[in-house]
Amino acid sequence: MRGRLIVFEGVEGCGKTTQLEKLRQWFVESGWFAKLLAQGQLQQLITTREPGGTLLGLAIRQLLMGQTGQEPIQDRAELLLFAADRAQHVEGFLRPHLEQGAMILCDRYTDSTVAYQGYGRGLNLSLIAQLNQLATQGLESDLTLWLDLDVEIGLARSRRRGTLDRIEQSDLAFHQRVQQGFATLAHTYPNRIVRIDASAAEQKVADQIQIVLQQRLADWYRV
Ligand code: T5A
Repeated sequence: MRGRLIVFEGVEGCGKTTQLEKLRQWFVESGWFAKLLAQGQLQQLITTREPGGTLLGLAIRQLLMGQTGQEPIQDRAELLLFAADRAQHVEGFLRPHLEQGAMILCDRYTDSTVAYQGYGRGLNLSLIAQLNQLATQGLESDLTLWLDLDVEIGLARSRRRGTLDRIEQSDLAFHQRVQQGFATLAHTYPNRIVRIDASAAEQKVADQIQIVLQQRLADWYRV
């Protein structure tokens, strides 16, 4: 049995974390989880995130998100830290759970590296593709939900919630390039990446995601 990997992506404050939790709740409350469990098609429902889905990843996350005083993190060092987090996450967590038949909801994955380090920082896209391949050993998401939101609205939401982290503090042009990266990826991989209008109220965003999930679940499990 092989599980499924569903990823949430988007710019800062787009609502990934909120929607991931809403989808988890819906999956249980709608009866989908119980049904697939009873049919032996699924074993577990779990949530995770990048960076920070493992113990090593949590330590890397603190390095990446925090301030490093007088010594800025160089762009290629940042890229390699995200890749190290992912390699640990894929091999130590994602793959074993998928092999046991888990449905995994994951906050960010490979597309974030393309969007942030590739489009945002301007690092070489084919180098990033190679690093993503090295870190994942070819493990792609079964579905990626791109929560499409205007960058300034997302940053305003993040600001309202509290202090901005190291990456959130980057200038507006950086975040706009990241957004362009996600838009290009969604255009390039229309089957894997589904665009969700994240500007609506929380429940309206959740409704869009549930419609997409109903269709995918029916395709995947033929039910
Ligand atoms: N990164 C990550 C890279 O550069 N490269 C990589 O390879 C990877 C994997 C990770 C950081 O690392 C970078 C990207 C990021 O900078 P993160 O943990 O994903 O960090 O952090 P954020 O993207 O900043 O995630 P947040 O948790 O801050 O934001 P979310 O998850 O997008 O949004 P959420 O759900 O927490 O909501 C933010 C606020 O908006 C409200 C919420 O209540 C909350 O206050 N909100 C809404 N308000 C109005 N309408 C809605 N529909 C709303 N939905 C949520």
